[in-house]
Amino acid sequence: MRDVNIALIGGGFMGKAHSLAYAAMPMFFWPAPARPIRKVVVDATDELARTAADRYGWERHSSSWQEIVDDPTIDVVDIATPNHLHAEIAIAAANAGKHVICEKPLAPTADEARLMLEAVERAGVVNAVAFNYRRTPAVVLARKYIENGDIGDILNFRGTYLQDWSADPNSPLSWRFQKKIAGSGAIGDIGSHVVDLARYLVGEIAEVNSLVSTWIKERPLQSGGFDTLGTAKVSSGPRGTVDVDDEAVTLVRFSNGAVGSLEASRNAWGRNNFLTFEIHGTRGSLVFNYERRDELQVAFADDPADRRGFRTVYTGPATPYGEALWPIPALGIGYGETKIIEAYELMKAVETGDRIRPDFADGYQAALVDEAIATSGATHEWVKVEPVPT
Ligand code: NAI
Ligand code: SOE
Repeated sequence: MRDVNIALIGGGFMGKAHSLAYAAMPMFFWPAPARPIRKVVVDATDELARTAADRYGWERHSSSWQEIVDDPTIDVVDIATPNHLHAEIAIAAANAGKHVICEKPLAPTADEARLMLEAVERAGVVNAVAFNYRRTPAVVLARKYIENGDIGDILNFRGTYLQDWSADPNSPLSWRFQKKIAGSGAIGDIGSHVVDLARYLVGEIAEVNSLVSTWIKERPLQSGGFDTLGTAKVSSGPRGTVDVDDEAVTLVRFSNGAVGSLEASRNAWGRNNFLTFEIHGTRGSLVFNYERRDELQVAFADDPADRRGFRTVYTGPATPYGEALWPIPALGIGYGETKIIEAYELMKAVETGDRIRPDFADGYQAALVDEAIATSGATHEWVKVEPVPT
């Protein structure tokens, strides 16, 4: 089993999730396609980087990603920084011949995402975008039902990603509320996940029509770069302007003729990680809610007349990735497992050189959809989305 040396850039929330995934992946997937070695972690300061190394088990630490991206001992650069750094780091890493995995959204703008795609294509390196929710076994199972023809032709996809961590006006102006860092608000931050699921399950989105709102226009300034995701409130002191959206409500038409709606909001009190879809086909329907992620609800046209309605299928050892995970259905899939599966798929691609999905082409396509949503929100018109050759 080959060792693959990883450099992780960014030791925050995602730094923790990716570190856990590299450490745990071979415990689940054995024999592992390759053994990810936590070589070096980079953060904005030496102290942050040292803490991340100690806490998350990295051999070395650094406060300069520029010094790390062309380190000859590194095989994979993993980008888990705020969005505005993704393009610069990914392009430098690809130019240095490194395989790259980058957190979502691939970049703050579709233009930057395109440059990233061009760089990895030029370099011929493995590239992945971390839309990990499509790794949830119940989501992979939904795709299996669809590919099997069990629900017939898809008519409608209703997707939501609703959270409430920013519904309080005293949740500070973290990087996620600043266009120059994040690119957009709920659209790119969480809407991009719904777009990814819609593309994964139904197909390309051809056009969108959106209502985009910023409900809270000023927030308290915060000190420090981390986003505490609304857990630390600031009730006094200066406030700054929010220049991104809080919510986007979108009608979509897919290239294959299906229609649907996508909603993204971080101001939906009572909703925590309410990433859901309901898919209606000519022969049945599927329903998923990430807050109940061991479950897929299914209903079919040929269900007996006295048993109409949804029934629950629990993911477990017989469903996708189940053999590697836990031996009894409904023991519980967590956020960590989705990242562990992502790390497995990445190591497989690095080992074989095969294409991994979702990759930078998928990240670019999702960024084009996000940008179309923002444009439609401003113009109140239908906006077409150009298909990226994949
Ligand atoms: P965070 O605010 O928790 O952490 C960001 C980290 O990057 C901090 O440790 C910060 O100090 C570090 N950083 C900032 N500038 C840096 C620099 N120049 N060099 C090295 N490190 C630097 O942010 P979080 O939540 O971890 O988000 C990071 C990325 O992951 C974002 O793109 C976000 O959209 C994405 N994300 C994806 C999730 C998913 O479910 N796939 C979940 C959460 C975030
Ligand atoms: C905040 O909305 C956030 O951390 C997003 O950035 C992630 O992508 C999502 O998975 C969880 O919520």
